[in-house]
Amino acid sequence: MDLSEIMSRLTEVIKSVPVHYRDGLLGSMTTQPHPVAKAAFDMFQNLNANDLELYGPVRELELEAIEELGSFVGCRGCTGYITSGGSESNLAALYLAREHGLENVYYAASAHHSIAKAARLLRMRAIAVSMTSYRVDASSLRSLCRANGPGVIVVTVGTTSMGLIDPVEEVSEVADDCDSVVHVDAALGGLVAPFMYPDRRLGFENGPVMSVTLDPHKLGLAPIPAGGLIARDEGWLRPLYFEASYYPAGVQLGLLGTRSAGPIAATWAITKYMGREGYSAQARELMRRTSRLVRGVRELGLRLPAEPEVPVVCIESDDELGLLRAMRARGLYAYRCGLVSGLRVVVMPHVTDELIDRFLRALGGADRTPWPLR
Ligand code: 0PR
Repeated sequence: MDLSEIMSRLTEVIKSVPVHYRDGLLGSMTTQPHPVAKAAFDMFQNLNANDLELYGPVRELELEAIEELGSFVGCRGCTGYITSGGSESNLAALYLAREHGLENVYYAASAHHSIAKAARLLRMRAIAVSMTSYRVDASSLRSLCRANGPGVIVVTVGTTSMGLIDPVEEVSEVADDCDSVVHVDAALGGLVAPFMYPDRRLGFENGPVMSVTLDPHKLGLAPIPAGGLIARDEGWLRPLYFEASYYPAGVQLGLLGTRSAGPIAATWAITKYMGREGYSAQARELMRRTSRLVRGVRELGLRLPAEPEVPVVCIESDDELGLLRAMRARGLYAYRCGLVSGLRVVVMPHVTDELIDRFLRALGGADRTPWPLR
């Protein structure tokens, strides 16, 4: 193929799919990366970070980036690594718990599906915890833990389907009483909740919390793929160092082999650039827009199963597929809530007031008139 044919096919494909900066992409947890993060990504993208000796200075950047992310979730001096995303971080976190002798995984139906996937891959015993108002129910957890013994308890800060926060402090008390540890999945909410609810202890301030997932490629504004696995200390992280005798360092860190340094450099650059103040301002702005959306939805007489605590809004609908298609016909790409029948909108930085209003107008219309695509 010549270059012009190659470029024209690529242009054709990019035109045929929704992209953040151009279209009404309302349901995605990813967004347009920040130019600072993009520049750092491009500089480092083709270096393999996975030799800790040859690329020692890249590992230093990585540890500084992890330190920065950790500082948002109650940690000073934590360790960890930059992963490919929340799914890898959750898999690595459950693997760590298992290697430290814990076979049970306690989680609710609201946990991201990567938790069930990880439990299955690792052949751990999955124990379903019931919910109250779509959040982990700590008293049900207590009786389950008494009956089944220690394990890793997964809580979510910013659930995928409704944007809710599990009671991390209460769950940590239960964990203490039944010799368990807690993994906090704050993939999306980790860059919102700490700033909006500074009085709550949502991370490492709780003794049993040994690991946290917090993704730079979601609200961190880093390009895909960039996830964060933060571990309390080197002792807890140790099982993720694998022997690789032919590497200059003799060991390799994490679940992957070759690992691009791009996401590391991008996360380092953007976390330093945004800092606590930048992310905190972003969180306030996104929650303001979330309130605008929630208000508009209620004014249309539609229901929400819960008041969102991070910028994820689930709008109940008996005909979620019909509504999804109706919105799509208008160039508005929402997702499904998953936990209940309805549409999910994630108020990411590219979801502006204008886009929210356009979505609300379409939602109002769709509610009254039959849609040809139903
Ligand atoms: N934990 C939580 C709480 C999540 O919401 C997600 C992703 C993950 C972990 C897994 O993260 P990775 O997708 O980075 O592995 N939730 C997004 C969602 O379900 C995933 C996603 C993102 C799906 C963008 C589609 C999409 O276009 O919306």
